[in-house]
Amino acid sequence: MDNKAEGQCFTTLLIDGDGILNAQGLDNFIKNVELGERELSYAIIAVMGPQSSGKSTLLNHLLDTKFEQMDAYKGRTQTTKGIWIARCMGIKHCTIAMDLEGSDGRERGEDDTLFERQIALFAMVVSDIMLINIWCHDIGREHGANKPLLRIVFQEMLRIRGLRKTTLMLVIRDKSLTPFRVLEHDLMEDIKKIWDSVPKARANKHIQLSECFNVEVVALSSYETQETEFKEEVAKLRKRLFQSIAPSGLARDNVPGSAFSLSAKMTWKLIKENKEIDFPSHRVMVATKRCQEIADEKYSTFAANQDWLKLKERVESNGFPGSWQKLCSLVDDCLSSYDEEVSYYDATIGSEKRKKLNKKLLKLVEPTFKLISRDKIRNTTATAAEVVTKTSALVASVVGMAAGTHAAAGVAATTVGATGVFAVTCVVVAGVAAVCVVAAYSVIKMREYNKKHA
Ligand SMILES: Nc1nc2c(ncn2[C@@H]2O[C@H](COP(=O)(O)OP(=O)(O)O)[C@@H](O)[C@H]2O)c(=O)[nH]1
Ligand SMILES: [Mg+2]
Repeated sequence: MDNKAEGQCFTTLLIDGDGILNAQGLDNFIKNVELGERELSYAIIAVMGPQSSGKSTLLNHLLDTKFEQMDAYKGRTQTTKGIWIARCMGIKHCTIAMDLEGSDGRERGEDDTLFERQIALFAMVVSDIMLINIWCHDIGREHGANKPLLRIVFQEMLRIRGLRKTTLMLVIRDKSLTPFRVLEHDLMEDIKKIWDSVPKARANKHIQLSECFNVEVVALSSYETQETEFKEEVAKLRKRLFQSIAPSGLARDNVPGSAFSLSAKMTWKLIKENKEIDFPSHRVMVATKRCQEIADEKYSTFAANQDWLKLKERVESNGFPGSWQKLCSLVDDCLSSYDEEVSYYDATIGSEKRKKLNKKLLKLVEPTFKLISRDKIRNTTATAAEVVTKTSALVASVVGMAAGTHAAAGVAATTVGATGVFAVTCVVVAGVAAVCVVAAYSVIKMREYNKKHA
């Protein structure tokens, strides 16, 4: 699709009809919508439902997206394949819409529910709100088009361990003249029956629907026959949704935006391999991988940092005395920038990776650090030697003069000579002490630094 023409929704195919995740497309999408900078401040709304039940039409009106809609004049064949994503327009809070392939599509055959299950499970793991289209005339019917889909959603939900509660918004399409209260009641009865009929493992035997989902119901007029009413109702629903996803509205327990791509890829891989999704351990895995990635990025950025490279080069070429402070502040800046980026992840994992990063950085800067220390010692030795030589010469000449004067005066020249030797020794000892102090200071500095970042 032409993104320029559609006002920067950046509509992207996330998972194609064959179940292949478009990794490059997802990364580009994340870059374009700047999801990485949003951290926890974003929301994902997915839509599911029978094929050609107006899912794309609903998203386009509700969230100002530009998903492909079926042309009413060409017949009801499946349009959306796999999963498409797009940024919602006209909402300040970063919101991403997810358009899912319709259920009960004739093209996949009656018995092929595997892909439907997989995308339903994926949507449940990554989204905050799931809109499910329900044809009004299906409510209360034993074989309604949405029933198999709801069964799938419930079954898959029960397979996820430790998943947060998801909002399930049931959208009644083509509402009849029956009052909303009655429709809602009948639909909730249907839903409960489906929930009760889903086989549950012993551990989940008594789990209630309300423990897994916040179920909400809304009814819309037909877009085809009552377009004005449809648009008015959609505008109200839009307000309601936006209020619920305003920064404080969602009890977010999702991965930070900068890890969304990684999390989505890992989730889809697990689903394709039919492995169990354990949400808490999934979060730990994402945090571990992401913190490592951040640490690697920070290390590479430091290694290529011009300030560091210049300092190193000047110190190595011996012409520059170098500065511990400068070196330490460069390393500190690198670690602070790491801290900032991992602040949304598990603290234990963040600090574990920080220790390793610090160790690697120290290994990198240690030779330069030692050179700075060596130069300091060398400079101090040279200064101390100069002071010793000059002072000794001064003492010797003073002693010489004093001996001459005292000899003339008849005082023992040996006493004066001994005082002179003592003075020279003191100067030499002071010089050696100065060198030792600088050497000890270098060692203490290095230790201090290690301790501070341990
Ligand atoms: N009866 C009815 N048809 C609708 C409604 N909304 C959209 N449609 C039509 O249903 C067809 C499929 O729409 P689309 O949004 O592509 O459905 P999707 O396959 O579920 O995404 C199109 O011809 C739409 O004009 C609605 O509220 N009621
Ligand atoms: Mg569609």
